[in-house]
Amino acid sequence: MTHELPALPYDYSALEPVIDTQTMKLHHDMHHGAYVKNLNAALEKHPNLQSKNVEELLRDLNALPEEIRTAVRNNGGGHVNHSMFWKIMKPQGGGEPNGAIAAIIKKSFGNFKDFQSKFNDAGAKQFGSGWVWLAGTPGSEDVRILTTANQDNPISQGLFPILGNDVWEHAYYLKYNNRRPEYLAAWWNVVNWDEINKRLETLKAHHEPAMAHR
Ligand code: MN3
Repeated sequence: MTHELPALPYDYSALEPVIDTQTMKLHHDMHHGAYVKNLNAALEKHPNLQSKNVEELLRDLNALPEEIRTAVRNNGGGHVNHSMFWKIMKPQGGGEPNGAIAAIIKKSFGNFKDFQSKFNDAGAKQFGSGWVWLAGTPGSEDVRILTTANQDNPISQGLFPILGNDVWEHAYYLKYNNRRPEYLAAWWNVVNWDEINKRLETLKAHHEPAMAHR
């Protein structure tokens, strides 16, 4: 096993009532677990690629052998995306952003409320499965909101994700059913601004963030 499913940094029930226990169990153990399993299976015949971190593989998908390119894009993306996702949430999270991320949000979007509403709107409009992100250009403070389909990560576009929310139905359907905007609005109550500030540091400091942020 090259890549491993990271343990959740809190209990399955820790993000209640925003994210319900059963969703956390299925999402972490089954969905994320399957991405890791399928990523390892794709890399099985390519030992030279097994030692690279996944961000590195995602940064240049065209450099991958064609027969595993889609599998790495989807499952490697799923692994990286969810590994970030669990860490940027925490029990009793939320509130106003603090530190450097607060300043970047203010500078780029005017204020937190406007940023939230643009982010939530982009997430609500993403057709089908995907993610909504705040991402930036490595080595700069140039940030933007974007969405990607499926498990595509902004790293493949030369960007680095500071934070992102999962808008696949598996992330919210048990509790919120078809009401994705309600999930997007509630999610801010479990956001871990300290971890997001760490990711912002990585973005600003490194032109090759993947090397520093496994
Ligand atoms: Mn997911």
